[in-house]
Amino acid sequence: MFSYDTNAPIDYDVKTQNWFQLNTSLYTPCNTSNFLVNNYDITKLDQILTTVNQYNGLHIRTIAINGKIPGDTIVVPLGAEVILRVKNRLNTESFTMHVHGLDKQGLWYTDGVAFIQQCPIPVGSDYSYRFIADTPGTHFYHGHLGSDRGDGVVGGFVVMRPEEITPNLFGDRLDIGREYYALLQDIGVVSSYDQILAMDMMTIKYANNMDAQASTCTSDTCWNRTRNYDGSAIAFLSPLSAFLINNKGWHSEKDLRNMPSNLPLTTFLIKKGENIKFRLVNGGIGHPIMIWLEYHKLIVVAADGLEIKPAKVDAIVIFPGERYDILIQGLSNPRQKNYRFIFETMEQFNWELRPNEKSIGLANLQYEDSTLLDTNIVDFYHTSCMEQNKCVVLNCPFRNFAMSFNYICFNAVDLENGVEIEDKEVIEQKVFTEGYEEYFINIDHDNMMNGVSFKFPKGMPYYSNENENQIFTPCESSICNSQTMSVSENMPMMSSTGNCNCFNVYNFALNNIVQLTLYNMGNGGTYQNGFTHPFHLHGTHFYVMKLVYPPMYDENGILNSFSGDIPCHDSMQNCYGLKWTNSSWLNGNVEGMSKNPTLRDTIIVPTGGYVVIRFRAKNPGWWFAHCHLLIHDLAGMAFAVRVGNNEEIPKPPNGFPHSSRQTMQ
Ligand SMILES: [Cu+2]
Repeated sequence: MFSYDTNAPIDYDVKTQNWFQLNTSLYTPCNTSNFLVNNYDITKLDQILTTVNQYNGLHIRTIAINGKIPGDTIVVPLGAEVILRVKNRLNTESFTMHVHGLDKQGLWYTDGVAFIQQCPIPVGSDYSYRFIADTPGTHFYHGHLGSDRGDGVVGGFVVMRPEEITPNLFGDRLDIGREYYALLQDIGVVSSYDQILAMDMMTIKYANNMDAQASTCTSDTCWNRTRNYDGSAIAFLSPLSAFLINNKGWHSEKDLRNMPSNLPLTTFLIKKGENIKFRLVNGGIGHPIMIWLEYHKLIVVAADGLEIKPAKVDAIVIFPGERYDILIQGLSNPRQKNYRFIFETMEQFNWELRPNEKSIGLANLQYEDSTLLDTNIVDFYHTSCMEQNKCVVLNCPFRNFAMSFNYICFNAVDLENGVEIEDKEVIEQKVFTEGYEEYFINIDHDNMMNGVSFKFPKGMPYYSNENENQIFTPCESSICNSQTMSVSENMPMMSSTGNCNCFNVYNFALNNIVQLTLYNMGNGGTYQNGFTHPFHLHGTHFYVMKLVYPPMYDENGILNSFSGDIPCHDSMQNCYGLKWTNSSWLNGNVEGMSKNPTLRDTIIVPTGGYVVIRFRAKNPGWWFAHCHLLIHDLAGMAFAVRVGNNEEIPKPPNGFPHSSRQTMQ
């Protein structure tokens, strides 16, 4: 927890529900007899919870925004000009700020990607971002340098349409009683910063304060990686300490499971029969989060901020970077005071494929007009899901759950756009002959895009012109992307891969239609060591035209095949440089594409499968694309994007800070 008042940390006792101010004297032992008990003072408690965040209930190093984590949610009207003034008052770290979800049309240099779009903001400096809120809906802002967004540089950002009303099932629209913004974060036992360091140094097994010898290893003293329901890996290099829902979470699984009503959880208020909108945002760094709300259906009304045809589901999986707006219809006769949001990791197996107890987080949906008393009973096992009436889970990273589960998957690609698609040519299935570009990008590893590990330039490439080699290492794509390139499976994630650790850039001609086929197959991941990656593209939203899972899983749900649409036949094969198995699908003529695709800025690329996305490259500038799992992004699973040529790319204002060698301009 945070320091409060006299800089003494505040702690909370779950059993007695009392708050304590700790004795910070270095000369007294830190056992409970030395706690200084505050008289229970509700005004002080309010201050603790509002001006000093509760966080996960432990004392950890974080970065706060105006003293808060997450930073305050910024709400602006669509089309507003926004000035975001950032003052770096950290002791040692520079950072940048990216508003995730805004296209920033014509304003690429305000998008906040360090080294591509600006220089990092140094310690002690001030920096202003000035831009137009050009994309409606639920977004968030976060740091875009190193591990900053995992260490607390994150907050909500919402762009409201004038007189916004929310779609409902059956085509009617609803007035919303209240709406809530819920930013979710995954806090590890080891900080985001230390996870990155340890990953780079190959010491992560030991960085979790778990240096036990194998012979004495217990679940408390040794940690190993965990796997998703399909056997693919989870990209989080530490045991989960807590899910934070806005600023609150709790580190103890035992307390969460046994005494949830004693815990200071985030509580969202609702009245009987009231319609409530939640803007759910995964602002975390590694965990896909499966979200349930006891005995309530979730009506999904927007994805990545943009309206979709409402879809009714029982649970949603949200990957880091994704957002879903959901509508909750308040029960007319609630049988509980508090219904719980249950946030689950997807750690179904340990590394040896034995069953693993998932980590959870909780928040309350509280009926403020209910006279019932709260209880500690939580439906952790989703008993309303039954064999004859399975629960529907949106956005699974695999085709389906194993038969033993009472859940079935609803594919994110089956969501439909809720508004008229204006530029219909972008979504057509035909053989394009001009104004069209397509790329195949294999992302089966955890540190590369198509065999290339991204290396940041030393300065903004916009200003490099003829001095490119001084600023970045160009890629020799004929080597990196070929099927003959050999890749060591145990390669340290951030090690140099020779000429393939370089400044990887895709150039799209201004106003062309661009199709990216992102596939996740080959020896990089193999069947069981791969990941589902949330792919995020800056500077534009894209249509999700097709999303395909592998055809086969074994009876336990474990992946054992790749989609045959791309000729990557087995997990021993190096699958770079491949195109469609059926060559008549080239140039835009892909079979089975969505007729009414949703517009996203982040989409999963499932292990063993692929996704096809399309957009018109109408926002000239230097942009960035990357996996939104923090450790993958930092290990090089990223590429730069340049839309338009130098003359077409908007020039940053005169005096825009970009290099210590300003003369290069
Ligand atoms: Cu990834």
